[in-house]
Amino acid sequence: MLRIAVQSKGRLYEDTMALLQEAGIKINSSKRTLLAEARNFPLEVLFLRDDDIPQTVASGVADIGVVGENEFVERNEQADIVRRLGFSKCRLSLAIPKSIEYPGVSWFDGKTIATSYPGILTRFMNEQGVRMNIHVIQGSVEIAPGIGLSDGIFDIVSSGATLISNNLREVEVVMQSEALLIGNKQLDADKQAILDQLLFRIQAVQTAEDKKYVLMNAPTERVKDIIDVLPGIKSPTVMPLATEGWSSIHTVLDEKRFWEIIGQLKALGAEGILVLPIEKMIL
Ligand code: PRT
Ligand code: ZN
Repeated sequence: MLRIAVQSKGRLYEDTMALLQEAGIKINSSKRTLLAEARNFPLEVLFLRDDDIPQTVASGVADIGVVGENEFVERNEQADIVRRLGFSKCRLSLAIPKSIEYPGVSWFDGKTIATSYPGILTRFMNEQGVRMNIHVIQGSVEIAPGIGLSDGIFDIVSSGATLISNNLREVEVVMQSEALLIGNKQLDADKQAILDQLLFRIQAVQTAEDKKYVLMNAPTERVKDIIDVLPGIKSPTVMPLATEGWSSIHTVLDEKRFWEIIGQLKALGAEGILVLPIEKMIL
């Protein structure tokens, strides 16, 4: 049995549970308890506050966990990054009142900065050779300058809307963050084998993301030209249609690439183009 620590509620919860579900793991989360066991995979889920996840994994109370990179780096616990998960993307930035002119990071010399991330901020300012004071607060960091608690803030930014509504301006991006799957450094062979199975499934889900299964019909004489513009992962499948002189072409494409080449495909005579989602993909 492998134990995974997952945020009990908050920004990481839904994407983490969705990832497990897409990996085919069914968890009885109807009545959410502290510990829930999967019905069809040797995994149990321990629901925690995200702040506690790095330490829980480092100590071995949980074997693996999903946590924001910002939280993992700040806590500085001994655990491995097993996989970058690509969701809950955000950045940790310095921001100051928007009316103030900003000449560069030396502006912060002697200033007070409000943050929930004193460790990351201290390391950054030491590297920059800037001496400042830190005012640690948990939550609502963005109101600190407005009420005279600090000169600037160091906080998570996603869309930037929170900064704007508090008359703040982002002046330095210190780190990028995304959800990480972290793991205990001393997993025994049984647990490692379960983790490997889980990673295999996660890989299949991640590979399928942004990929589309594309089908189209085209005059057989144009098939070669069409294949030349298709950047599929493997050679496409070509099948004759019942109508003489026409073929059906099937391939897998990055959605981004699809929009780039759709015009070319139509110009080459492709029609009846169907684009279908792919749930899982094993290369
Ligand atoms: O209760 P618990 O301690 O478990 O949760 P929490 O409140 O500490 O964390 P939570 O659920 O808010 O966030 C969990 C993780 O999501 C964070 O550690 C980040 O890794 C990631 N994440 C991604 C974010 C955001 N985007 C985000 N926008 N975490 C917080 N925010 C906040 C930010 O603090 C600011 O107040 O949203 C506001 C900024 O958003 P924008 O879009 O206005 O810029
Ligand atoms: Zn938290």
